[in-house]
Amino acid sequence: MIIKNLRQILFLTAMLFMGAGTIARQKTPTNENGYKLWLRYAPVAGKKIQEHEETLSNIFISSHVSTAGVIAEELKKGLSGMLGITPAIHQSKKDRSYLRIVKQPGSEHLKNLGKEGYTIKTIQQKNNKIIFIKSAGDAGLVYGTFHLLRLIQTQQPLHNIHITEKPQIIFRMLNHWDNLDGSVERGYSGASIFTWNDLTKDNLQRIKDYARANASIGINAVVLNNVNADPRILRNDYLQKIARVADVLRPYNIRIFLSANYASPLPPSSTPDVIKKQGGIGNLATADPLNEQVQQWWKQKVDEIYRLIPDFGGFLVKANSEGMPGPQDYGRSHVEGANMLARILQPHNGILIWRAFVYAHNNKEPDRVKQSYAEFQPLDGQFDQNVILQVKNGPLDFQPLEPPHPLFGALEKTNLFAELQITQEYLGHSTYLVYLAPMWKDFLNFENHQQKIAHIISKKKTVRITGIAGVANIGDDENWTGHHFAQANWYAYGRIAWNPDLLIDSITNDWLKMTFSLDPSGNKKLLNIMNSSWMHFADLQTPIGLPVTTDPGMHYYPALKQRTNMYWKINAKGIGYDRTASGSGYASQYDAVNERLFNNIQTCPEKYLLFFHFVDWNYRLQNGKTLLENLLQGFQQSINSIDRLKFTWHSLKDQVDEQRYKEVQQKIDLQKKDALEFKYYFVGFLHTFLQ
Ligand code: GCW
Repeated sequence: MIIKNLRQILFLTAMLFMGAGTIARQKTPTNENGYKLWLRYAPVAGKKIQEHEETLSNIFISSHVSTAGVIAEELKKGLSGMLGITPAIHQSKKDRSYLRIVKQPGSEHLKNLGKEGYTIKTIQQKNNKIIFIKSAGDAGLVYGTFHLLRLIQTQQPLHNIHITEKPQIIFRMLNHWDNLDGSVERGYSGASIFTWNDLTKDNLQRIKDYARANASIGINAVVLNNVNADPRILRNDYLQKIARVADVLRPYNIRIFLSANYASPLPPSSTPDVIKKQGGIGNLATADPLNEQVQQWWKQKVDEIYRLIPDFGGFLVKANSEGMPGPQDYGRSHVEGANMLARILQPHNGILIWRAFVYAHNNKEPDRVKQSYAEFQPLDGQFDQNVILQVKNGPLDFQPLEPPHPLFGALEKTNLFAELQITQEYLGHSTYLVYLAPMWKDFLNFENHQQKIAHIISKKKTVRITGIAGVANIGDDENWTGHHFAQANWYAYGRIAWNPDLLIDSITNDWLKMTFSLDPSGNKKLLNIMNSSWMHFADLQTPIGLPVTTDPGMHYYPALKQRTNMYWKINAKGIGYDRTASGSGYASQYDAVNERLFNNIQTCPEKYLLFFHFVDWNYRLQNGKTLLENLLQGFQQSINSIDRLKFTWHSLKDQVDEQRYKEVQQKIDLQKKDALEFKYYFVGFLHTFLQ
């Protein structure tokens, strides 16, 4: 091994003291605030890695790689942090060990992987070891680089790598619900990182770090503003600032999208506090999609956007839902409304994402979960090719637990994006440790019309565009997500979006290894706790499938009384909502297999029982206990799981730096307190019906 410089000597000496061959951990880990996320690049030691130091010390990046700058920067950061080496970056090949980053647009094999796909391979040439990262595109080389860094971070052997990767989904998006004033709707981690009134160097640096984190997990598209869209985002002054952000994101292969307010062509509202929902930024008397002046207005606006941001992705629109304007205000349909914008975006390769989350005030159907399918299923085949329908995972609204939306599998000719929520609106905000990957996997594994949702959104042959969107949990808190463990949800979302078939444990293990420097048994304990956290949370706040148990404003505190009748019924006989053939009939929106399954109380999965059925208190579940007994047992298990979390976290005290240890500990204490209150309130509420 050639020792390169003083810095490396110091690094190696430090390693010796820490004990090579194991995870490098200092006696008292230095404080960390979580800002670096899973890209901490903490020192790693061990023979396996040291063997490759020479290879990693010399890096060749082929010319004409537009992303060469960010690749080199990341490798320097990563390798100096983990191995104490400062690699030399070369533009020409020499007959030595090298890490070679090569773009080969002509290679048939690489072309099949697309511009984002890549291969990583180790080759032994005489005495030299060479690691190749190859791709047909600049983006694939960025992803390949992050993958190699991950292998080092997680201490994988490098001597015989043979990796071929290609994303399964085309658009892997984050949706920010960020407002122009810096607030974040349903955000629990500070203000927006998109500081439109103050795009200073520091703020742009933060946006760059955000881009690095996203690129490391494969996210390639972001909607910067809230779907409850303030029309001013499309004003020229904002667009110019957005163009600056686009310049920061571009090298990381991230395209910008914007939420557009459908009433944008109207004049500004005279009452600015309601500007979101009334008025626009134009001067027209209407926003009717069939009006020529309206179409002209949008065309000019779109041309202006593409002049500033040539790779702009397109619009996301929430129309005629929860008071937002839309084509129905002018007697036009969703199809007319969406296709008008899509045709204007189409010449620029833009796409139009139309949300299927519709809760219209004029809806006459008392069971609100039926509305989305009822409005959109009949429209299958009528949307233009660059229109995408974005459908929330469940029919109700990002509940801790609800059945998958019946539109998945029911649309043959319509592009479909799944919308997941990473921010924990109904899942304990950034106070509860709830790991969402198991919930998303449960959703993706569901089958409707003989197709797994994971495949409907990734492999469907009849549509051209596939995608997934996650409502971001990112803010300007030091640690980005409020709770250190909420970072895992951002991380897991990206990895699942890249490959929805990936196993959760491998994602979680990677995240744990990169985020903390624990011994293997510590990792294992946390992995088990994280994996079961979703179900334990559901046992408390959506027990046996009873949705919407929290207050109507914050969606955090227990407020059962206010939620009865609208979302479920309760009386001395039982509890739940009858959505079977004898009730609202919602179950019939699924394919025949699921319809039968859900309609029958004996076969309905118990986790959805109270969502589909009104159930007698004395009804016995599969474990032989009554419904009431099961509810109470679930509450207790939920509380016990927080005690276990507290105990486990305490047992890892010496392995975690003090700052993160304490911050997580404080969250756990608050979680316990709030969960206990929730339980007492819930039990008390049930008792009022059981006297
Ligand atoms: O769940 C509801 C949220 C709203 C949100 C809406 C939506 C952005 O409570 O805050 O608005 O869903 O998804 O449009």
